[in-house]
Amino acid sequence: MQTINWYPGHMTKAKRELSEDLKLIDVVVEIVDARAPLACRNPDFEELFKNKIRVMLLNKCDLSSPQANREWIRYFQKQGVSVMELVSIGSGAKKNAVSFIEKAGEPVLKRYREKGVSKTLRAIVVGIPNVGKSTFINKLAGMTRAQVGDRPGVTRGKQWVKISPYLELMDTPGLLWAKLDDQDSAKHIAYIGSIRDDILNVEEIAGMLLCDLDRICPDELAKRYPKLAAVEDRSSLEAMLEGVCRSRGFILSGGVFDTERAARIVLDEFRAGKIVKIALERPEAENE
Ligand SMILES: Nc1nc2c(ncn2[C@@H]2O[C@H](COP(=O)(O)OP(=O)(O)OP(=O)(O)O)[C@@H](O)[C@H]2O)c(=O)[nH]1
Ligand SMILES: [Mg+2]
Repeated sequence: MQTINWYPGHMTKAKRELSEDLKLIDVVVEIVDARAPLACRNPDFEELFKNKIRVMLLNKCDLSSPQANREWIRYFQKQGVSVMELVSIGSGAKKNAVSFIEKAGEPVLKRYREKGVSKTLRAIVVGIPNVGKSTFINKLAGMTRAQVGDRPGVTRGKQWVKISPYLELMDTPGLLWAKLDDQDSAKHIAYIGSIRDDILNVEEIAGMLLCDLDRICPDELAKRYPKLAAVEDRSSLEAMLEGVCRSRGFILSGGVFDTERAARIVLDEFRAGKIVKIALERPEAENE
């Protein structure tokens, strides 16, 4: 597989600015994708936010399985992480998340109250690209304040959004760490759409996704692309993509398989939860 190494200039700048803004920030809200929570964690955050109150939101829980969501919540809670399940596009998101963040910030608010000052809690929303940071902020604001999109790198600069007289959130651009040296994690964040497809080999990524799903959830995969059943070499990325071409009739004149089209469809359908709602990572595997 090609080495995925992506650290565009705007991320370097965003990271520098982030350290400068830290003085203003009371709470750090880290958003991860429920399908690959470990791959989403940015190791830089440990050092960057070491003196801050931190919470985690397990977002896009609607695209994973309830069982896996529960396991992840338990896993992070065991590590002392304050964590909550979330569906940013869902209707219940606002009320729960606001009280979750306010509760986390209570020690700060209390300190100010004791001095007779009523303070607005300021929280920064961080996470790798495309995990739903801006969608979350818009949901809490009750309107579109931050630009969103179904691709990474939508938010380019920081932006403060007022949620209530007592809470302000700062949207930030998605940050990926300098080198994605764990290739399993790199694969997972490519699958969930956190790395721009135009710098990836989409056929390779989609082929690997098919092979991985074939191991994790063969029945759901075969249901979506029935002609995959006839593929003999199930570790061949090309043969698997051809199985998708057969299932969807993506065959060009001369009988050539349009594997690029198949690859884009597979990635789109997986990211939208149309193939299966499943976690790519499970906590048990971490304990082994
Ligand atoms: N199914 C589902 N989709 C979601 C959820 N939250 C966000 N999305 C979708 O995920 C995509 C990315 O959302 P954004 O809010 O732009 O993500 P971001 O983290 O701000 O991305 P960058 O600005 O690129 O770092 C959009 O298509 C959202 O509609 C969720 O809970 N469930
Ligand atoms: Mg954004």
